[in-house]
Parts: sequence; C-alpha cells; structure tokens
Amino acid sequence: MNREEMIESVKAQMPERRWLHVQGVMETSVELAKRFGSDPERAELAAILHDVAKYWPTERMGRIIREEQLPQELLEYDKELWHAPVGALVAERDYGVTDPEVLDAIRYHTSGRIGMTLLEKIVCLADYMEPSREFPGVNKIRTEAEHSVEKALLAGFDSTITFLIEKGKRIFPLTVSARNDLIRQLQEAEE
Ligand code: DGI
Ligand code: FE
Ligand code: FE
Repeated sequence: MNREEMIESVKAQMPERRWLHVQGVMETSVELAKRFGSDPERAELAAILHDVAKYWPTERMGRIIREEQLPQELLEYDKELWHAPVGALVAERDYGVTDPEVLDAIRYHTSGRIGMTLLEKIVCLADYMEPSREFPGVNKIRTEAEHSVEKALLAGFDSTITFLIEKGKRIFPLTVSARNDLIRQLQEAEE
C-alpha cells in the first residue's frame, strides 16, 4: 500500500476533526524529527497510523487485546489507552508496516514507556502539541519543544497525570515509568 492509499484509508475511519488532528501530528512529527535528528519519513508513517483504531468500537479493541495476546493489564485501565497497542497491531497486519521502531512509536504513543526511543518521543510529543490541540499547559509544551524533546514530553505527561488525578482515575503504570525515566534522563544530562 502506498502513502496516498494509506492516508485515504485512515481518513475514512475517523471524523473530519480527528483527521485534522492526524494531519497536525504528521506535520509536527516531521518538523520535530528534523529538529532533533530522527528520521522524518518514519516519523510521518507512525503519525499517519497512530490513531487508526481511535474510533473502533470498544468491544472490537477489547477482543483484539484478548485474542492477540496484547498486555492483558490494559483491560483494567482506561479504554482511551487501547487504541495505541491495537493501532500498532493493525498497522502491521492491515497496512503491512514491518519497521519495529515505527510500530513501537504507534504502540507507545499514548502511554509512553521506560526507555522510549527518539522516534517514540517525537510521535508522542507531536500528539500533544500539534497545532489544533488546546488544553491547559499546551503552550508550555510547545515552548519546551523548541529546545528539548524530553522537557516537552515531561510537561505533556505531567498534564495527563494531573488530568487523571483530578478525575480520580487510575494511572497506567507505563505512564508513571515514562515520566520517571524522562526525569532521570534530564538529571543525567545535567550532571
Ligand atoms: O488519541 P489522542 O486523543 O490523540 O491522544 P492519546 O493517544 O494521547 O490519548 C490520550 C487519552 O488517554 C487522554 O484522554 C488521557 C487518556 N488516558 C487514560 N489513562 C491514561 C491516559 N493517558 C496516559 N498517557 N496514561 C494513562 O494512564
Ligand atoms: Fe492516540
Ligand atoms: Fe493522536
């Protein structure tokens, strides 16, 4: 499947405003990849597919998590997390993506994880800061992203964690690990 066919197929699976978001993530991922020395083409590919499963019915995502041996722990946390690992599976199975780094950038774009690659950080950060995003703290994220992926992504996870705490929701352990790991990386870089 070529790039245009992939774009048409993804676009057909979501409402117009979500497609605008995906286009924003594509542009921002490419820009960040160039700024921080990652591969713009792989960043764009991950961005095109990152929310492919976002509007799939919950039951369909749940079934895939159970049947395809994705981490079963996901089933105990917010359903908003599910589209990322399911999206990675769909990218490989239905869109023929074989590049493991691209698949991981899709898989971890919501939760993050310990030891995120630069590509994973870029797609996750672009998802937070693309131009159509508006939420408290987004401007701080955009400002930090001018010089540091890690500082910007840390601000992103802080905003999500704060939001989850305010809503009285549980935090997926990978997100806590991802945040701790970014702080460690920033401290090590300072020393
Ligand atoms: O799919 P998007 O809306 O573009 O953004 P996303 O993939 O980052 O999804 C974010 C949603 O996931 C947001 O509404 C918060 C929710 N969420 C629920 N529990 C967690 C979580 N996000 C993270 N990072 N960690 C959680 O534990
Ligand atoms: Fe997403
Ligand atoms: Fe997204």
